[in-house]
Parts: sequence; C-alpha cells; structure tokens
Amino acid sequence: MKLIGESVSPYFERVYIGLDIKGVTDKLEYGMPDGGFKSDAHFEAHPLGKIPYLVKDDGTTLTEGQLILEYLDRTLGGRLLTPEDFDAATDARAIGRILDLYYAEAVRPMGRVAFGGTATDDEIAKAREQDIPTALAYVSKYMGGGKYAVGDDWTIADCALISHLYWYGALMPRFGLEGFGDNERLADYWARVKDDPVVTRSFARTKKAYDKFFGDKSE
Ligand SMILES: N[C@@H](CCC(=O)N[C@@H](CS)C(=O)NCC(=O)O)C(=O)O
Repeated sequence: MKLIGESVSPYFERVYIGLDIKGVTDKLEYGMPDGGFKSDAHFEAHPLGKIPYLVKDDGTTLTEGQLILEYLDRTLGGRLLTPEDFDAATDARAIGRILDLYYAEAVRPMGRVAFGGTATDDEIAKAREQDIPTALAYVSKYMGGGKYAVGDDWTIADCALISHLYWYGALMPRFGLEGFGDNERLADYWARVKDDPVVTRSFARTKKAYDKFFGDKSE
C-alpha cells in the first residue's frame, strides 16, 4: 500500500503519527500523487484533489485522514490505537471528528493568511476570540483525565491532536493566540505529552516538510 501526501499536511501527519506509534512506518510506501498534485490522476484518486489518500494493494483508494488512520490501525498490526472499549473508542473518534468538522473550519482565516491568502481583521478576531476556543472546548469535552487524550494509552485521538497542535503553536502566536486560555484540560494534556518523542518526531517531520515545500523560513 502507498500513502500519498506529505507531513506538511496535518491530515497526512495524523496518519503517520499513528504508524510511528505502532512501529509500522516501514510497511508502506510514500509519495505524492502520480502525475503531480492536482493532476488528472490525482483527481481520479481523490475526487477533491486533496492529500492524504491511501492506495490499497488492489489499486483502489481510501481518502480522509481519520478513515485512513483507522483502516491502517486495523490492517497493519502493531498496538491498536482504537480502544477496545467502545465508549473510549467513541470518545477518541469524537475528538478526531470535532477537529475535522469544527476546528479545521475555525482556523481557516489564519490558514489563509499564513499560506499567502487574505482574511479580514474581523474574521481573524472572530476566529481568535470565539471560533477556535469554542472548537477546542468542544474537543476537550471528550478528553479524559488519563495520561493521553483518552485514557492511559495513545489513541487515534492523540494522532489527530498532535498533528493540529503543531500548527496551532507555529501559527497562532502571530495572530495573538498563545496557550489554551481557560481550557485547562487541553493545557494539562499538552503539558503531559508535548516533550514525548512521538511528538518531537512529528514536529521535526512537519517542519522539515514545510521547509521543503515553502523554502527554509527558519529565523
Ligand atoms: N478532511 C480531509 C482534509 C484534507 C485536506 O484538506 N488536505 C489539504 C492539505 S492539509 C489539501 O490537500 N488541500 C488541497 C486542496 O484543498 O485543494 C482529510 O481529513 O483528509
């Protein structure tokens, strides 16, 4: 199987973090879309022309980072990142889903500005003061008091959180958003895991991929 994308995408990196925790990164091939990003072949493989997607051994493709992560979690062996306990599994899925549906939408104005587009001051202010804190408060509703996002083992929820929190830390300070405000659950979680090798490896991969894509912007 071949995983298409790059760590510069948090949706790709979410999957890679899972593979890293499971110790199975060597079981896949990696690359960008055949024919190039946004080529006809890319749109054939992914109807929206996005990354990531997984090319299975039979040539069919699976899209959406969360689905790819859960698929590979079940098919590649290694420790399971989807809890056996159904309530815990549902909490872990809820965190990924809320990040995809609400947090990704909330950070859109900042993302546009950071990657060469524009947003109005009002859009940025609303995102900073309302939409992002609300989405993160919603995420934290499903976080437990264990060491990791849901319980005492890594789960698919950590993969989703870590991949987004890289960009949160890298982009948000320039828009006046630092730390997690009164979201103590998320702040405590981050204090517990941010120096874990899983996180530092992910952050290094993401920065390297960013530098490759956009030129080395490090000060
Ligand atoms: N919901 C999708 C989001 C994927 C996504 O937005 N990927 C971005 C890169 S971070 C992309 O390919 N953007 C190109 C585009 O939208 O044209 C997922 O979870 O896989």
